[in-house]
Amino acid sequence: MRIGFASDLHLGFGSGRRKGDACIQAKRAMEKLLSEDVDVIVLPGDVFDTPVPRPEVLRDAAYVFQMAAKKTSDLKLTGVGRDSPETKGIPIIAIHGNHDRRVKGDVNPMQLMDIMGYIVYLHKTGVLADDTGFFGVGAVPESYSKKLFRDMSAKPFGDRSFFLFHQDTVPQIPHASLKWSDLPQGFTYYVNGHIHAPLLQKNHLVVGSTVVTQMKPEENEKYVWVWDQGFEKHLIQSRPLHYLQVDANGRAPSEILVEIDDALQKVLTEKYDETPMVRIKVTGKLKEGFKSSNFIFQNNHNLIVSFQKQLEGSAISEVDLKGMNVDELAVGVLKKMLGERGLKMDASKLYTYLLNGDESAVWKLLGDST
Ligand SMILES: [Mn+2]
Repeated sequence: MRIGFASDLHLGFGSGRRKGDACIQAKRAMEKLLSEDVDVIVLPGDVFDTPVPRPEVLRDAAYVFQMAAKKTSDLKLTGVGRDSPETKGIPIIAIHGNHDRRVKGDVNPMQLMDIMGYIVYLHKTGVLADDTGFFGVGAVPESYSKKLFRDMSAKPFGDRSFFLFHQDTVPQIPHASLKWSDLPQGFTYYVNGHIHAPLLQKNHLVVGSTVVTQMKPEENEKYVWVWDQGFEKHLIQSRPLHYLQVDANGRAPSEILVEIDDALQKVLTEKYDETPMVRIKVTGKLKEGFKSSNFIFQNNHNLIVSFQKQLEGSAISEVDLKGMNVDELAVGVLKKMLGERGLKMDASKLYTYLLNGDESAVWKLLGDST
């Protein structure tokens, strides 16, 4: 049995020149897995970038799934805690992520794709494929994850078993509440989506995303994975990503802009098939007499640039933060926005729920206000 893994396709992500990136990357991921002759494909969450995708995005998803459906396969799946699905071609087993999650009772796009026969959707349910068990739990608010997994009576089944989930976990997210030891015990492998940089440690796999979303340096290379008695990763083509860290080092903005321009020119001399992305981050201290607001960057090159400045003695630190409570400030802004929209609700409650990631409480509050 060869099992393919790809995660966080984020179909629908991106605008401007990156509008088609998520779909292109999803196709590349699917192509790679199919060329590796996998028997089954696993997508551990965030297949969609939003819980209610536009029809164009659903079409993209259908196209990607059809690539697997058109292949021939005799593999029959047996439902565990769900009905046994009728599958077409190479089966795709999927869970929802935090991006394609909806509140209880509403249909998420993964459920829709399951009904249409494109994927096999798991949430606190499983499926047996030959001798291999898959148990999936879609994303839940991070504040609930530890309790949910600890209380869950998920038992492994099959000769080998994969536990699929989509949460923040230590060590990659140091402040996460969930540790690997909190997960239901006894599964042969644990496969997480959510975290966009891939990682394999013993029997724990973080698949990583197929598309660059945050332009972080660790997102530089994109992979899919194939399990065949062990995990191996396969690089997929991706738009080049460069990371440019610039220290202001007491210079005037014009001098720093020359350095940035030189670096961008250098990127342009390299060979590439797709317009590269460059993330620029300027830190440090400007020359005496210059403020952060004096530093204006304009992208004049045929490059996709994300620009960020975090200069000492600028913006946030120029404001006197003494005596200013960030929570109060946020509640004030929320209150104003709610008022403008004619929504009568407790802004501080809403803020607390949002902060805790308590989506169902947010929806309930919104429901009560209309
Ligand atoms: Mn994601």
